[in-house]
Amino acid sequence: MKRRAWLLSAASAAALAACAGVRRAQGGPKVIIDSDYNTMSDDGQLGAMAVQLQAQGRLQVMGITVVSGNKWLQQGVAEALMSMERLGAGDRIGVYAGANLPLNHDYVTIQAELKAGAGGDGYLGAWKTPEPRSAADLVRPPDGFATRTQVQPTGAVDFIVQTIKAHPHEITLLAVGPLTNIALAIRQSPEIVPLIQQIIYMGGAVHVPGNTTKAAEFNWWFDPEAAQFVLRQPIPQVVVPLDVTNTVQLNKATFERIALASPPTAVTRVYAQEWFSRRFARDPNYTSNIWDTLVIAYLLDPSYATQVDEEYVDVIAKPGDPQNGRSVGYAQPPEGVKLQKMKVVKRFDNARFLDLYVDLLTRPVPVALPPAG
Ligand SMILES: [Ca+2]
Repeated sequence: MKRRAWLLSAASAAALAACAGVRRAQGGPKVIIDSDYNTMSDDGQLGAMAVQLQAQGRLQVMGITVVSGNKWLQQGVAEALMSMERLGAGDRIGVYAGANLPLNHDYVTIQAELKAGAGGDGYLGAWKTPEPRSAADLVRPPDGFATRTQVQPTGAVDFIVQTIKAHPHEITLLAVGPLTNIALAIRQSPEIVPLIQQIIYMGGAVHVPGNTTKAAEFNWWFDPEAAQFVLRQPIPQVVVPLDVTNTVQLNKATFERIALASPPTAVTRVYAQEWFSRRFARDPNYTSNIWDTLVIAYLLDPSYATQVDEEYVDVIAKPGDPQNGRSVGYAQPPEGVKLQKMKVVKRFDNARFLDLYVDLLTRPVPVALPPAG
C-alpha cells in the first residue's frame, strides 16, 4: 500500500514535471537583454529578433535592461521603448533604466589613453555626444518617440536581481553592452551569482585587434572594471567576441533582403534608414559587422557556432593605460588571479545564421505574442 501510494505520487509528479517541461520547451529559455540599446543597429536588430522568437514561443524576454554605451542611458531607453512599441510588444516586455556612467572610466581618462597611443577606429559611443539633460535633448527615432510605452518604475539593477531570484537557475543574461548593470547587480546582491543560468556576451577581442582602441573592443572598453569583475564570477559564460563577429559580415545583398522586403514592415522601413544604408549607397562593396545579433542565434542553437574554444578570459582594467579594456584569453589559467574557463566562439555557420537574421527581421509587425505565463 505504502509502495503503491509512493508509485502513484511518483507517477503524478513525473506527469507534472513532463507538463512543466512541455511548457518550458514551448516558452523557450528565459532571458534578460542587457543592452546599450539603439533603434535598428545591432542592439535594435537583436531586440526585434528576440520579440519575433517570443511570438514563435521559442524565447521569453523577461525584460530589457538599458545601460549607457552606444548612446547615453536616456537616449537608449527612448529607443528601446519605441522599439518595443513598434514591434507591438510595449505592453508585454518592460524596459528598465540602468547605469548612466561606467564604474571607472571617464572622458578625461579616455583622452589620456588616446594620447598615450590607444589608437583605434575612434568610435567612442555615448562619449561622442553631450549627455542629454532633459527630454528636449533626445534624438527622435525615425518613426517618432513611443507614445504608449513608458519606462518601468523599477531600476535595471533591482530588476536583474529580482528576476534571477524569482527564477533561480533559469535566467540567461544576454549581455550585449558594457557590463555596468550586471556588475552593480552582483555587487549589490552577490547571492544571485550561483542562481544565474549563464551569461552570453557580445564583447571582447580575444585574439584579434580591438575596434574602439587597438587593444580593446567597445563594450568591454567602455567599462573595463565592470567587465573584469563580471568575467571573474563563477558563472557559466559564453563570449561572442570580435574574433567571430569580424567573420560574419552584412553585405549589400543581405541588407537589401531586409531593406527592400515586400511587403515592408515597420521594422524593415526603419532598418532601411539606419546608418549602414548610407554606407551601402556610397559603396556597394561595403560590409559591416552585426555584432550583437550573433548572441541570440547562439542561445537558440549553439550549433550556429562551428568553432568554440574553451579559454580563461580576463579584461585589463588600468584607467589611463592604452591597454585599458583589452581582453586576454589564456589556454591555461595564469597564477595569481582566479579566472573562469568559458566558451569563446570563434566561427559561425554564416549562411545558416544570415537566413535566420533575414527571416526574423522581415516577419510581420506588430507581432502576436502568446499569452504571458
Ligand atoms: Ca550593444
